[in-house]
Amino acid sequence: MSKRPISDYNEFQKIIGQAQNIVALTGAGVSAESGIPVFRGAGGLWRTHRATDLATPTAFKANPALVWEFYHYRREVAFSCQPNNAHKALAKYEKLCKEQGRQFWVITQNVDGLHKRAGSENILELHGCLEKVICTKCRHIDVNRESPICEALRGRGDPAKADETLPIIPLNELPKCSKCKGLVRPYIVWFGENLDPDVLDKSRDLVETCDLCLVIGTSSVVYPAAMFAPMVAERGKPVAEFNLNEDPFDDGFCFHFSGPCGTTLPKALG
Ligand code: BJW
Ligand code: ZN
Repeated sequence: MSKRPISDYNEFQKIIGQAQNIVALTGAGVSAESGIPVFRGAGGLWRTHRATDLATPTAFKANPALVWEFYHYRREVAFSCQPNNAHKALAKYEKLCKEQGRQFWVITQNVDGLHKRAGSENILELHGCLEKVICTKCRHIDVNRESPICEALRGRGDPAKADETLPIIPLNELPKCSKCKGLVRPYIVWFGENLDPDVLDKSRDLVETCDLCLVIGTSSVVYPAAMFAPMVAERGKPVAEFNLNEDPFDDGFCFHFSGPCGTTLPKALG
């Protein structure tokens, strides 16, 4: 029978101090204190749409203008937000590990780029990133941080200023490929789409070899990311969860620190 996870910072610090290969799996909760809404629960709506309903290839096929408005808004928010104390604590701990010859990786489900901007270097972005686009025709990938990404999207997408009477943006005015002028879409892994195999393989390797896993600000409902921390616990290695929720996701985890991770994580990582 497994014990309930504990919330003992001293005990956690003993474990992390000895760990040689550490993986931190992050989700939307890590960026919540930067002002980026989470997906599920309060904040998970964009206008009247559930964010998770717009993050699908079917939604893009049916209404590319609507999905682009959503992602244009998300890009503008992410580009204007700053990394918070949780992102910074992870970046600082990675640096410490490098100095001590230990390995520290962030595997993130987030697409906001805030880990990188906080100074983390060992990052795997499981679900893509907002600053890239991919052509629907020739598959060319571009980094594009233009604001707005195209003229037709200027001033669109902000739910606070939603004007539902505005005409739908015509297809030929949506963002285009720099190579073939085809329609581009956000470089984001949507539901039902495969993750980048290189990113997935590297993530699995890390999950299968780490001796400590931190799981931070994720509801752990989206696969394959949702199985990573349980895989570590199955191997008998410690997992430490940091979440606003009081209740641990899995009783097989060793530690559970409830509260905003902008506070709990810096305290735990010292
Ligand atoms: C705080 C906090 C604070 C708040 N401090 N904490 C069975 C097995 C395998 C796969 C499947 C399966 N059944 C279905 C599937 C397919 C599907 C899936 O998993 N569906 C589930 C919903 C069941 N998976 C896929 O389609 C994936 N592809 C795939 O598996 O390919 C093969 C395949 C295809 C089809 C069938 C079977 C196999 C692709 C998944 C792509 C996910 N994409 C999204 C959108 C794109 C990103 C974007 O636009 O930004 O990624 S969905 C959305 O959810 C987003 C997130 O990255 C992801 C995870 O959400 P996250 O990060 O956990 O956020 P929330 O909001 O859910 O939770 C926030 C948490 O933070 C909460 O717990 C709060 O309490 C906490 N919190 N503030 C600490 N301050
Ligand atoms: Zn193209």
